[in-house]
Amino acid sequence: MDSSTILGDLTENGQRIIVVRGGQGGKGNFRFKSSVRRSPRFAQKGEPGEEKKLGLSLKIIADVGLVGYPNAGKSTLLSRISAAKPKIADYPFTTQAPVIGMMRFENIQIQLVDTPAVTGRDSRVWLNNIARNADLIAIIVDLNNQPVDQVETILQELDSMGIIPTTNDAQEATIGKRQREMLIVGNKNDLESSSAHMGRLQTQYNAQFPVIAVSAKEGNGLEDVKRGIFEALDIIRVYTKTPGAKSDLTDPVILRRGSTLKDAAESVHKDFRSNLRYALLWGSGKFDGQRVSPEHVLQDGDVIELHI
Ligand SMILES: Nc1nc2c(ncn2[C@@H]2O[C@H](COP(=O)(O)OP(=O)(O)O)[C@@H](O)[C@H]2O)c(=O)[nH]1
Ligand SMILES: [Mg+2]
Repeated sequence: MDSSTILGDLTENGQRIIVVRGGQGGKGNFRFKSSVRRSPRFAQKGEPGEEKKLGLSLKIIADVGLVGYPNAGKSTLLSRISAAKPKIADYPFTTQAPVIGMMRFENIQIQLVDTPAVTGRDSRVWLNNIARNADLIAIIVDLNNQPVDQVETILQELDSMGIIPTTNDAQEATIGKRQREMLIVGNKNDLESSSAHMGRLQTQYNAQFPVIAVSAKEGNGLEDVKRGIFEALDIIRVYTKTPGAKSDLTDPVILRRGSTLKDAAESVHKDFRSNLRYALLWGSGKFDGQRVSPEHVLQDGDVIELHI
């Protein structure tokens, strides 16, 4: 078996592809019955179907950990922005193990992981794992329950596990600590005193993190959260095309923000980085189809045609 052949891409819920064909079905003796052969003693066996060993891989673009106090609304939020069905209850600690949900943002899928409650011994282990593996940590707070204190406690908890926010100042990064992108979601903004609390949260953290208000329950601000998550991940989508053809805008190449054409070429094929001569660019160039150098920095949505 050629290990690199891709048989198909399952990108939609319920989508099917045929990877092996079944054999011709057999025919029982009843099928050979006729006026002269009332009980035929023969039958035809079915033919064997195809066999293949297949590998299945989950294409994960990014991993977002949802963290927060019990009851902040993490599970409710997860259930609103992904297809996951976590348990939701108005008593704390309903989430005992992480629940994963895939969030669709425009043409990409981002994996969300709902952590068990922040406090409690076992859940600390989960939180540690989830926060370490996450590309982005979304801190979910209940706007009506001293949200600034909640954020502070969570940041301390993460810090004690060696996880600190990314800062623009490299000096601040401490040796042995891991930096993670972070984002704050103020939930339950449907409740009365939430706007005052949201104001406080913004004053405190706007300079450091994106702060987004939502009501997971009522459904306000869900699109803002999705876009906020995408933007905080610092990734861009770039589309490749071949000369004379249209680009497939459903299948982007995902790159870190700040990536150049060289990086894009490498992610298409490892040999392309050094072999890239030039590329044509639609999007962030001065004009469409502009010829650009391998050092050109790409933007989200650019379409590129690589010339090797
Ligand atoms: N008013 C209001 N209640 C919410 C909202 N989101 C969640 N809740 C309620 O808060 C409680 C805890 O929610 P849950 O998602 O289980 O919180 P978790 O412990 O952080 O996962 C449940 O009773 C939810 O119905 C919201 O946006 N507004
Ligand atoms: Mg929960």
